[in-house]
Amino acid sequence: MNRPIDLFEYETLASESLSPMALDYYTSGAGEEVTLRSNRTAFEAIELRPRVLVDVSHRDLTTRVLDRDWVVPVAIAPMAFQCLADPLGELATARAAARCGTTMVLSTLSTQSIEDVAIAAEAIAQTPEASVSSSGSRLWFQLYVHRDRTLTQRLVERAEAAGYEALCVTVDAPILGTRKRDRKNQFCLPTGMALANLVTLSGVSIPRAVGESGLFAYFAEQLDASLTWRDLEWLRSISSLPVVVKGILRGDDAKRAVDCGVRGIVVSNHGGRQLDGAIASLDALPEVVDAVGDGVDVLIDGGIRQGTDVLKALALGAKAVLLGRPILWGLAVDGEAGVGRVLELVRAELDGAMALSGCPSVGAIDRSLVRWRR
Ligand code: HOC
Repeated sequence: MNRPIDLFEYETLASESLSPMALDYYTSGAGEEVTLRSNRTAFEAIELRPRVLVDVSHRDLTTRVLDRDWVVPVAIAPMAFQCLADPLGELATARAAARCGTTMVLSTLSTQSIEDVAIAAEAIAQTPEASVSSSGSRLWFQLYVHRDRTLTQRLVERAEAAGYEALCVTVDAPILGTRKRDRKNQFCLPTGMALANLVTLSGVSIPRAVGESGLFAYFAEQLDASLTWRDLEWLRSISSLPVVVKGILRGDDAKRAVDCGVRGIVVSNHGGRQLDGAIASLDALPEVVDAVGDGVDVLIDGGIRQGTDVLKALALGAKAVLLGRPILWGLAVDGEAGVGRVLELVRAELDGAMALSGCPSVGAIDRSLVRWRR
């Protein structure tokens, strides 16, 4: 097989190797999938205004997020059930991330446990050949605040004990969005696959193949629709880890999050999987960036498929982007190697885009580089 040359090719190949149920789960959005599509068209609606005659013979892609050096302004978004794409699932993703020096955000709903993923990443970081490139690799833990706060606290403690460096709390899911394709498919996990962080804790065995009353119903019951800003303060009180909120789309909410002491914000509409009709992440980004000011890092996910998309997001004020579905495509096509290649493609594309737009460093990327297409 010729190696895919971009993330779009990975997407095509992945659609041939995933089961129809897994493919629908990964690709679908909520409702009529308007927001899912907007996440892409928002990038297409922006044009670049390259600078010329700048010395770009050396390019510096490094950045700092939560006071840590990152080798590239790209991290891996939290995504559930990665064993649907590859038998090793999140372990393979973590290894690739560690090899590339990329931060990975592990989902609460992972199919490999918090501890096993940390061990897998650490094992790579210890190898001599990975020692340089992996220095920027970090693990963050994505948290769903469960109704059962004891369970939530236990997850936080486990992540902290295993060496995760931040808590990325999802705030756009008081209930689950309506994903029609999953409903039709009666989405379930195959035999032997489990929510590795939850099964033992909750003492509840997850129903396997029972349609709408199965996995979705189980998880929907765990979500806490009464979650408010005060719970963010509670979260900060039970852990010394920095808190990042994921799922902000408005400046006033961003400001409120800052007032609650969060260290980072992920501008996100959950990959178009929650409120259909919600604004595209990229369109919400400038308002959020302007609202928070310095001191809090703004990240973004949703619709990023190529290096120029990363450049556009950085130009609009993001410190870094989270890459979601393309990671799953890489994982489905070629496991750990596929994820590594996806990360490398994006890095190389960003590097090229920076060269062609007169930006020798991430710090040189500013808003003057973009305009909205008329
Ligand atoms: C079956 C439970 O963030 C997603 C996840 C959460 C979904 C839980 C589904 O897929 O958007």
